[in-house]
Amino acid sequence: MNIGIVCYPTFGGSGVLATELGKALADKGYGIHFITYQQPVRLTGFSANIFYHEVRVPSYPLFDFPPYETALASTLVDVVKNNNVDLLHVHYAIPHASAAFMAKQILADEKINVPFITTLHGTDITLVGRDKTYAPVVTFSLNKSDAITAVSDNLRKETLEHFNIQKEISVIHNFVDITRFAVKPMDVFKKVIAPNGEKVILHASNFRKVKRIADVIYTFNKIQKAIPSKLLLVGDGPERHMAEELCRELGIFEETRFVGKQQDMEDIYAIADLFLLPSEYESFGLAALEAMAAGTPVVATNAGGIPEIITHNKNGFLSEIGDVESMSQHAISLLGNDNMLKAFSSAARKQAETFDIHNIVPQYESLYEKVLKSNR
Ligand code: GMT
Repeated sequence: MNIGIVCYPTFGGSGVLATELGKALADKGYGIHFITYQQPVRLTGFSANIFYHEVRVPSYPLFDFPPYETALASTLVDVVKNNNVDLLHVHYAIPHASAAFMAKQILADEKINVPFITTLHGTDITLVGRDKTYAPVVTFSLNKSDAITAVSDNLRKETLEHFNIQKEISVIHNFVDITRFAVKPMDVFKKVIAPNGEKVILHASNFRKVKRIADVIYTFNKIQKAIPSKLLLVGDGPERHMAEELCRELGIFEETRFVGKQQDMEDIYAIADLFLLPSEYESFGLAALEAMAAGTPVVATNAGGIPEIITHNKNGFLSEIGDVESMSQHAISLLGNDNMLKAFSSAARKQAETFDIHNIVPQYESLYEKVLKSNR
């Protein structure tokens, strides 16, 4: 089977998930065609079954806003026709679902039938998609999708609550390749970040408002007063500057390290003692799952789909959004008790195993079969 995958190629969770899915499917023998405006960041290495098609958006003096959606739809038509693509799987509704619908209609005129599946990831529903500017197109293109999936029960519920969706939405959770995140000793690297044996607290995200980066800093500020620790911040985005300023203001800049966007997240999770995720909303929280796969317990908010991965007081802790006091107390109790930290670490890893690639990817494969069967 040949599958066209459309995603954002950046460090966002939807792009990471889509790329990991494509790589896993290629390993199983599917022909995978990534169609996007840039090589996806996690699409490294060579695979005979993976193809990458760049969407070119020619500029013209008339265009203040180059029409990406039109360029994407045309590229989809071209890729489907020239590569015998059987189905399209688009990640993040905007504008991928409507571009796929347009491509499907164009191809239907030429007697080519190509179904498309839309996977909802989060802000495409909870933030951007809900904006009146986009909502009618999002609703229409979801209803025109041949199948819809959401990455958590919570996101499914949010979608049904805020959009008039006539189709079934299947939940297929995010996944992780547990073997890649095997707990491994990284003593030399850890010493660079924490030279005196301090605990390493990690946060990784795209530094958007929804991540509540200030809460990461305030929580860490309280932790480091009780437990010798360092804060490692991975990623970049609109809140990064504010975060650096806040660290200086609080006098903890020397205890923090901003390392920007990173590729080898496995190595970074491996040196962390604790992961902080104080988000306003997470449809799922892929970064938390990857941390847990590396045996790093997570202190997070109980927002969105996070409670679908973290069980409070067993493999991590959950607090109300903005409750910095509670998050820091949970972190201090965990970091100050080595036995508890060990127990939480193995419970976190065990929980991550339930979201292993081998359990989740077959759910997408069954859906592909089902959609193709009902389109024959
Ligand atoms: O909004 C983001 O942080 C990025 C976003 C994306 O779509 O790129 O991530 C979302 O998708 C991930 C993969 O499915 C989920 O694990 C994240 O929880 C989700 N982010 C939010 O809902 C805020």
